[in-house]
Amino acid sequence: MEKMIDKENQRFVTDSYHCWLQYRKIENADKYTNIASTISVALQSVVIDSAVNELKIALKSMLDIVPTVQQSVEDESSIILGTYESVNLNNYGISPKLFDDLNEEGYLVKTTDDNRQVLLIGKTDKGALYAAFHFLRILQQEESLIGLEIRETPKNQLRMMNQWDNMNGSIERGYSGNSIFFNDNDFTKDLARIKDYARLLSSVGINAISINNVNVWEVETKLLTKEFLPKVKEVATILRSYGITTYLSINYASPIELGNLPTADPLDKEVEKWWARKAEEIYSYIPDFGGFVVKADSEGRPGPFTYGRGHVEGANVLARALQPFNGKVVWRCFVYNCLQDWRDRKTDRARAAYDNFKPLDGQFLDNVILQVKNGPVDFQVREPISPLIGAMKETNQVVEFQIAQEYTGQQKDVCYLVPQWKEILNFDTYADGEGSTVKSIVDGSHYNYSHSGIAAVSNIGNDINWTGNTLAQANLYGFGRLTWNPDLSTEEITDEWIQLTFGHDPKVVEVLEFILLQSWRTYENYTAPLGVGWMVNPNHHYGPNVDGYEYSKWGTYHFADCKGIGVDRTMKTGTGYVGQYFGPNAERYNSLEDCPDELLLFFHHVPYTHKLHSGETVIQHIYNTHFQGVEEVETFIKKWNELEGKVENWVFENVKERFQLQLENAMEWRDRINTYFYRKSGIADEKNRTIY
Ligand code: GCV
Repeated sequence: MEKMIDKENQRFVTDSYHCWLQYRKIENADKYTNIASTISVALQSVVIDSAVNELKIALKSMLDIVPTVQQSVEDESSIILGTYESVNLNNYGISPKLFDDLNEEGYLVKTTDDNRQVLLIGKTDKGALYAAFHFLRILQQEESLIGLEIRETPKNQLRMMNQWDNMNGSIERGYSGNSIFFNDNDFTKDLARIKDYARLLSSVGINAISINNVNVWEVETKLLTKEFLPKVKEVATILRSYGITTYLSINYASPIELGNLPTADPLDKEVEKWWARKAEEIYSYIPDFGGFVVKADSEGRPGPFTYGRGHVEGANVLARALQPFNGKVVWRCFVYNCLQDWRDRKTDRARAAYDNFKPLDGQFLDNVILQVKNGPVDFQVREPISPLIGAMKETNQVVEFQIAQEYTGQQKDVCYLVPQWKEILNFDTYADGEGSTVKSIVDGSHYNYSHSGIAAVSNIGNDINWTGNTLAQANLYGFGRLTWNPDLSTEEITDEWIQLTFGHDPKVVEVLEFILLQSWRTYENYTAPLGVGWMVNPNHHYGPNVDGYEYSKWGTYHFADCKGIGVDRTMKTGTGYVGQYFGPNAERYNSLEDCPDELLLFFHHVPYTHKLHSGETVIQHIYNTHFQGVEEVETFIKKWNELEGKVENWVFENVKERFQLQLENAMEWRDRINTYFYRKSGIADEKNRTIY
């Protein structure tokens, strides 16, 4: 998308640049005006400065008030901002006990008894910043301030964004322009955009970010050197002021490439020393540096396997180097052999993460966190939950989502992923008996992990609206809100995002709710059916190609022939993958009768005439859903068109244009999938619709 900046005034020509921080003007603002006249600040810090700044921007924009800011707490002040230690709680009849069970990012938002003042009090300054954002959400939603008393603490410790940004400015799996961090093999000069990103992330509770791609190429390897560390520091300074800790993705072969050592063997003494010195150097620039994100021994990236070592030795050498500085190693479990030959029908890529890591439980140092993709394969529209999640009681874990819509429409098609993430987080793994839900594993409570949380691949770039399709902003928003509190309902998050971004017009709310809440299912309807996955064009992964996926050298991933389709992953006749699940999940997935329809072809190879629980045959389901998917997109378009004049024109056109692409994509999927399976199976559509 063309960068639409009004150069003369340096103003963006679309409000969607500000996403959910547009701070629209409030028409009947009387109920708020008194409370917004003064801000009293109880302590000094860069994070508090960010909070004050945000309050000032927002109050000016929503209420046309420029509040007086006082660097001390004055009784008559209307907004009091500080920490529970810096504000005299007695003056407001608040017991410090209210903060006992809040962690350091927790906060209290409270109006005083006479409702003339609002207290935004964090356990630390970070909590105060989150309190400010919460307060502003209340105003944006035009809710009452009378008698407010809200206490919040984030459920997840690590709430992390992974950028897949390369230093040449491109973004791996980026669908919204180029990097906001890098261009031309260097850092960008547009630091204002990074600050605005920090504001967006912080407002939804994100507290960590790795700024470069997990595939670390030659230039990015040098991020750990004097050449770039001062610039990493500059970015980290901006992010820190919004409570966000900076991480870097590293190249496992750095000791060779940067240190001129003959090896990167993690058990080599010189390698160990090299990493220790490197850590010391990094922390001399960035004292609160978060640590390293590592993709090792996967898709051609270097790792400990080259030296006959495993993940434990590989991760622990880094962990020892970072440990004196409280740094962490985020070690990705996306490890599989992309060249493997599965014609024996026993070899199974889905098994890889569990097979590689489960036996290593308890052997990683305490500052290592394993980052596990939500599914066993790779961010398909429908996959079961990775059986590795919950399977390692003694090893810190975070779950990895992909906000970037690599396999879910690439931000041309609307696919709102919050419902999918909710399903994942609520899934009971039974790994430690009933109640071992994914959310309780990754929030650290189930096994008492010392570090854990949720990470995701970002979906932003330098497009003026950040996400290409403006509606894809909802995924970024929803991800953050869920990392803060996985118990928020999809509906709550969706409504919040709509109102913050588009205001309160009931028609706008109704249409957007309808589109967003239906969109994941619709995308699933017109793409790969019943959990089978992978029917995408090779390499770029957009659009249908039933046999085309790049690693299909040994045959297709779906085993479709004239009799049937699906991957047999059962215990007796299949790859045995189901055996990686616990208790009732293993039984349910192993059983042809009990396996949920939506995952049938992930776990079983069945004839096209197999009857689903829904009563349809597999082949008829394929035809029906593919026709239905296209009809649903047509309905989205009809409904969206009703919003002309009710949403900003730029946004209206942006989404309208994307819907046109989505419709073409859906029609192509429908025709290719239906034709393919009609020709393979020779079974006609019961409803006699045209299949090309
Ligand atoms: C960053 C998939 C993607 C790759 C990505 C990889 C990963 O294979 O297609 O682009 O690489 O996942 O998560 O490491």
